[in-house]
Amino acid sequence: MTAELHLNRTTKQCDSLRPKWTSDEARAIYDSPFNDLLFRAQTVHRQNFDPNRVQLSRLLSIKTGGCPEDCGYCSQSAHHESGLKASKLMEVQRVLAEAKKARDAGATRYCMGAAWRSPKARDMDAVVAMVEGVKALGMETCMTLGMLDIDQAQRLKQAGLDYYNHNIDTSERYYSEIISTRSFADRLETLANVRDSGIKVCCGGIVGMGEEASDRIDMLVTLANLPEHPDSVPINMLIPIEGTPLAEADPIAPIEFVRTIALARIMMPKSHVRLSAGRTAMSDEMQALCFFAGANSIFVGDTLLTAENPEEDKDTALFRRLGIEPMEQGAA
Ligand code: SAM
Ligand code: DTB
Ligand code: SF4
Repeated sequence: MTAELHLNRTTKQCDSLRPKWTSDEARAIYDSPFNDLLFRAQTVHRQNFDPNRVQLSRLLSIKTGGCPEDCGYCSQSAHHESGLKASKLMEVQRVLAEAKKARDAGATRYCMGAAWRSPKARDMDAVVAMVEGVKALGMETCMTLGMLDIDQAQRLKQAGLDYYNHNIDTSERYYSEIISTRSFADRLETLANVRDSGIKVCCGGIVGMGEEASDRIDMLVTLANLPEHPDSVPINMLIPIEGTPLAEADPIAPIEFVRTIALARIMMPKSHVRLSAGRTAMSDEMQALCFFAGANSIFVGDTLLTAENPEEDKDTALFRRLGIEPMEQGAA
């Protein structure tokens, strides 16, 4: 065991003294009168963050489509007919050229995503070179490559990877309705490998997949009861993709979405809660309520991995109207 790994395990033991949340406690907060919920969330937010700053991340799909997993929401699964063209892993120099453009446009964190179940041994040299290259440009690095074993996680940590995104997506109860090619326990195992290697964890989920409110609540309870709170908690609103099993899912009511953000903020006071996929379908007013409820991170740029995101000038205008400023690197 490396010294760093030992230190992490020790820190985790201290953290285990934190009281665990029950579903009933979380439900009582989620169901409280909306004004009480928002007031509490905003109070917690102000105790831990500058309420008028939002962290900006930029995404790049370094390997698109043809994924062997069957996630019911995803355009990139080979199991669905979404019409997306699969591509090979991008060349390192192309990734770095894109990252440089993002940095010059003001991004402080660069997130690279691959449509893999897990990285193959033959891919590791290239992803390591991407992490090293993006670090050298002065940005924080994040990757999402599917499942990782401990050796892969440690190799990425050594390369300088700051964050790893790996979502639990929904409650343990609802998980098998959405994905059959891997289990909720598989997800938790990768999260443990990432945490033990010393990489910061980015972990959240998707709402609006036909789940019950109790599934949204239990998803957040699982996250809040991890040995350490994830550094970032992305809350995605389903982008319905034609050709996927969830193409016709009923959209979530905006107030329910805001309640989910507020509960995440209250249960994980120091985490960055990211208002992730689905912003193109949200009004300015809904996004403003999400920021008030404690969301303090977004993806910028007109494409997420394969789906649309608001244009840069739309976000600039929204930030100006709300008096929000981008968060500096390191503060995030
Ligand atoms: N293949 C890797 C994995 O699944 O961990 C990384 C990429 S995956 C596309 C990253 C996350 O994007 C998923 O876990 C899911 O939460 C989110 N996502 C994917 N498709 C989405 C959609 N149509 N709407 C909302 N969120 C989506
Ligand atoms: C996350 O939770 N959301 C981002 C990021 N992690 C990698 C991805 C959203 C993907 C939205 C659908 C798409 O672009 O294909
Ligand atoms: Fe593959 Fe990730 Fe999409 Fe699932 S969410 S199909 S693992 S790219």
